[in-house]
Amino acid sequence: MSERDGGGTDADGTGGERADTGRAATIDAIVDVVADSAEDIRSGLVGRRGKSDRENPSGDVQAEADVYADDLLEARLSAIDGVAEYASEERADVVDCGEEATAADTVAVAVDPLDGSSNLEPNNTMGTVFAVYDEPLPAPGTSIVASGWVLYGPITTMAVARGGTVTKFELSGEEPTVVEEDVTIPDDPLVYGFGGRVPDWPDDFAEFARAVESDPSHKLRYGGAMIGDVNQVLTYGGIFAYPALADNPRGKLRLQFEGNPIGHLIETAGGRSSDGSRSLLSVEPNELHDRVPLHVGTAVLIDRLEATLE
Ligand code: P6P
Repeated sequence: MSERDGGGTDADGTGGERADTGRAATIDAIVDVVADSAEDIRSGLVGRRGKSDRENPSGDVQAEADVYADDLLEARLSAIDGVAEYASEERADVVDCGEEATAADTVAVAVDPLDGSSNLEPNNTMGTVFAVYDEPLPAPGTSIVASGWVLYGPITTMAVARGGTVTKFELSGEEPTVVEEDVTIPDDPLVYGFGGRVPDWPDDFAEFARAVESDPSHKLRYGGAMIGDVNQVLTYGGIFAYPALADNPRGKLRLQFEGNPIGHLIETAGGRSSDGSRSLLSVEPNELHDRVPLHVGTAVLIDRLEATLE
């Protein structure tokens, strides 16, 4: 538990409880805003499939839809009582939302507003990813108190991890509809998806990938948007990885906005995450836009990955 957690109570035992109650209400509001914004983001994709003339802090050319989704979420999330910081894959710096970021009852929200926006061109799935940290950013994944994603598929769905459990929703109606509670990842791996190009992979990851691909019980499922690929792993069991690359040992995906929330949700669902040697949640960030080699999925495959990469 971080020092900001409500677990530390005042002499009369109320301060910590008050902080916990306040933070729970803030997390409720954050989840509601992300869910309520899904339809606005989805409908706002039309006419915004082009590239802007800007790059995000990671050097990716921003789609018009990236900027639109980020501006929409920043305006709505930063206005929530108890949100002290807003950070996004699309912004260089943390946004100060006017509350004390080190207070016991405030949180920081980190989002990937439109994960997989490169899929706008082929009209494939995309998603919105969020993580709620109980300390100022950048922060390790161990300080996440809630995480989740919205998947813009044939149906708009949402997965949320908080309080040690994962819940899946459909967002097509007025109110989110719970479709599955206490979601757990299947123990037997079925699907796999690996980002990057084979020539870009280090030899040890290429060896692991060949072993997974040659197993007749596994099926390739790779859609080019992390959220779509990870949601399939959560549904069927298996592994998604965007590994270290020969020209970039930290890989492509971002720790604060992708690795940590995905690692938190998959681990909450009984799976495992790894940067190649440890849980993603244990990776100490150096700066807000750190990249991280990202591997998540069924424990047996993550164990095999780490044994191969040792
Ligand atoms: P590649 C999308 O741009 C993204 O950040 C992730 O959603 C996805 O997993 C990855 O990049 C895809 O990268 O190199 O396969 O296009």
